[in-house]
Amino acid sequence: MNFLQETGILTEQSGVSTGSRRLTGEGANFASHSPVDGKLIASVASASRAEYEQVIKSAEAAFKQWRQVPAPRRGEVVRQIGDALREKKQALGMLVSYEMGKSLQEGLGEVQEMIDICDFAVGLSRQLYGLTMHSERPQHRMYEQWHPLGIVGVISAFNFPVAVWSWNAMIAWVCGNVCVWKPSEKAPLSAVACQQIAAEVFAKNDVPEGVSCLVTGGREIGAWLAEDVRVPLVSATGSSRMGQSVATAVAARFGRSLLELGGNNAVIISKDADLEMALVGTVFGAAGTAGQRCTTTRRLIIHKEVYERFRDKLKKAYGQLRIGNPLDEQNHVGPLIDKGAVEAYLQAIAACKAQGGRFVVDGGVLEGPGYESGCYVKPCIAEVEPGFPIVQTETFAPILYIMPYATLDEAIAIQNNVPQGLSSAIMTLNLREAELFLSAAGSDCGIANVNIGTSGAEIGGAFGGEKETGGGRESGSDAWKAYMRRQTNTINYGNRLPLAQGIKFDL
Ligand code: UN1
Repeated sequence: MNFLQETGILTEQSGVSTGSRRLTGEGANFASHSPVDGKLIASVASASRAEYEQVIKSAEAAFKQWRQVPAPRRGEVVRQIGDALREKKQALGMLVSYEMGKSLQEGLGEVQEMIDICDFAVGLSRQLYGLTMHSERPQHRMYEQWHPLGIVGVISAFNFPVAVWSWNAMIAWVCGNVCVWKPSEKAPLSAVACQQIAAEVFAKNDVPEGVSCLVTGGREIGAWLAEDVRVPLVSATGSSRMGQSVATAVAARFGRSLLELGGNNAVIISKDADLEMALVGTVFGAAGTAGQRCTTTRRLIIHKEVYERFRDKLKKAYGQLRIGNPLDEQNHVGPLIDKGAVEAYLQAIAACKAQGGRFVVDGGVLEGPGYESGCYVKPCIAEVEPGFPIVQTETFAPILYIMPYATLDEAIAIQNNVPQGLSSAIMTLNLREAELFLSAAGSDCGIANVNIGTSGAEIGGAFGGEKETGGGRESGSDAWKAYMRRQTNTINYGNRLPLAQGIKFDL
């Protein structure tokens, strides 16, 4: 297919490289099948331990040079990566859509997020500010500055196979770090394509090999990064279980981790909501990306006075959803990533029923022409009680749980009463409700929105969440600080050496 050639994907592909230099890939070979049609796209060779060592050595050497390049000059290279992504937007968006199954619009949207974060990082490269403080001692100056950390390990998930890497890599690079990327084994080709795009730009700018490294492979690669004392920061996106094992290993060696893990995001639909707006926001939030965003809307908490009306609107809207090949722009919902995800979806539906849930829109696996991959499922809606164990769990599939509430305090308590804390929203035109929801007594999530859904966050804000979501913040605002170390400097320009706190130490 055209987009494979345009993004440089070969049928036999090494997923191990230090930039322009590709290593053989002495580890296991694994095949990337498209969930769109079940066909093999290419097979990817993964890294052996010896190759991992080579990559880390190359990254260490590159860091010594890259950290000396002025930050605005590093920004200029990232600006060129943004331009290269603009040129390849269509091809890369199609590859993402074909490899992991999100709609073409969303695949293109993901590449747009990459372009946006490049622009953001370029500006940031001139704004890595520290503070100055007034010293308590005469003729002393105090200030702080930010230095790069070194190697940043990036572990990314299949559902945002390219954007989440770019949030980390572009910021890490302008800060002066080098990156070693371990992409999801379910979407390695999108990673290979990005690596090639970045590597070409780096080579053109005479940036040393090792600033941008790719190491495909299974779980063991994530564990190597987590345990590796040469990797001061590991940024990991994925399940809370994966994040916990990464964070534990990283903490054991006093490294830093930046975690972006599971969500169980709710929207509160007030009786004062604009129900038409609420409908668009919730249907996109729940069924978009086939329910495979960490920001997917999984729960609706609906005021009892509008509960039935809104439920019926939802039913009607779900009836209009077109499920099918995501590259066909007529379709709203593509496939799940693989048969394992279909199995998890079916198990969650069964558990929901067993726990007393009532489906108002039924789920099920689609069969027949166009659905041969076996990965297409119907977005569904169940009426539940908030405490059902299944409602407390993140299932990466389009299952929406709905429940009524009477008072806003009760709705907020339901919204907060889950282990995860990523994204949340309220639909209301009532100022008091909106402000209470955003106050310290309101949502406990990292993201809290009014009159928009839970997904589709812009890159300019800090992205991430609390509790089992892991506490990390990526992309915009001052998230860059996680990629740097702070150094406090005190300079004495006088001819005496007074001690702090007025201590006398006369010799
Ligand atoms: C994710 O699902 O891991 O807010 C990231 C959103 C996107 C990012 C989601 N900007 O839906």
